[in-house]
Amino acid sequence: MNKKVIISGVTGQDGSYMTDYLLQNTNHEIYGMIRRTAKPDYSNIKEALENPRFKLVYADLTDSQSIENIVREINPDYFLNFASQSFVGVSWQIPEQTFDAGAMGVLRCLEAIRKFSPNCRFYSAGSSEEMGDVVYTPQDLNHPIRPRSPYGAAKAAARHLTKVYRDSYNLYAVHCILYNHESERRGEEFVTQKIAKNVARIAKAIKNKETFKPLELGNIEAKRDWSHAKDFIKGVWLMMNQEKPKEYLLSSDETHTIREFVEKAFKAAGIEGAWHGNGINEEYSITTKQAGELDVQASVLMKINPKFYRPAEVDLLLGDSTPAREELGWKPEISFDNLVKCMVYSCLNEVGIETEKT
Ligand code: G4F
Repeated sequence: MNKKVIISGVTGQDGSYMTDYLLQNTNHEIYGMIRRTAKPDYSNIKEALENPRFKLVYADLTDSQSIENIVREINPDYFLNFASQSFVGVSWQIPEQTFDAGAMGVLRCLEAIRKFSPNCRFYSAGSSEEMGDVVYTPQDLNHPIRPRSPYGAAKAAARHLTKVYRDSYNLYAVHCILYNHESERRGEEFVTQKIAKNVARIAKAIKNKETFKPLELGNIEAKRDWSHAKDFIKGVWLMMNQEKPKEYLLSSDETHTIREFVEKAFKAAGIEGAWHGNGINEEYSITTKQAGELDVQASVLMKINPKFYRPAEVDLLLGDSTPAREELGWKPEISFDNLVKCMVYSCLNEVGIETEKT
């Protein structure tokens, strides 16, 4: 009999890539968990919706009854929880909702599995935001939990709860620390996609000899350990299929500033920039040489807007994923340079600018 997999957050980046991966590489039946929303966006699961092994089910992490119902009715072999309020920046504005979905939501899943489907393997999506105010680099799973945002605190609680349920009830329940992972399916509120979309907007304006407004960002000195989400999905599936449950950390083991992402993104679109000024007055402008050649109608490509600073920042994320590489045989395949190119090219194609293939 085909195995059954519940995937929450199925319309988002990770849930949709996991769905595609399992439909392509297994015979499992996938139950994509969705919440009712006024304007559902199924763009990431367009192909999955055509597949008879894929079904949508309504449930909500903030509604324990709905979670219990689907676990009781489906009796899944796996429950992969990718749902949460995942935007760190807004977690200060909606802390309760962030904590409810991110921590209590995990507890509701664990309780439903304990009561109705104790052989179901549960995955809780953890985050490098749990490392927070880091005390050593690169960070590994022994790094203390020092979150800096309501989002990070919710993920830290989810990690403890998953361990408690694993130890108390002998569940195959794992909470994996995922460092930043991006893709063409990334939401526009996250810095990488915000940069990619704005680079494409500016490239189109330059091509059409129109004026443009600069991209506006907050803290460009923060360092992140970025990978492509497709690479992480494979790692998650490996850790869900071991003899015994064990937690892992997935990362590229490289770190880059937001500043570097900006430079590489404009470069991928053929735009050469240079930095001027300091602090909140710093700007990235098109080089005088290229401005002359292209006859551009504006010069500032990016400027700082303090409105995008956070009340507390995680300054430096750099993971050490050695155990995942050695024990699971996992390794990321898409480099940082290619990640930037994939995202920028996809946005350029959307605005009608042709690119080479990545
Ligand atoms: O892209 P971000 O919003 O991602 P962040 O906060 O690192 O969180 C992401 O990664 C976590 C794993 O570490 C996930 F758990 C989480 O769900 C999410 O996927 O911001 C990245 C950095 C931050 O330092 C932020 O301050 O970019 C800086 N930044 C500077 N200007 C900005 C902006 N971030 C956003 N979103 N928008 C800006 O204008």
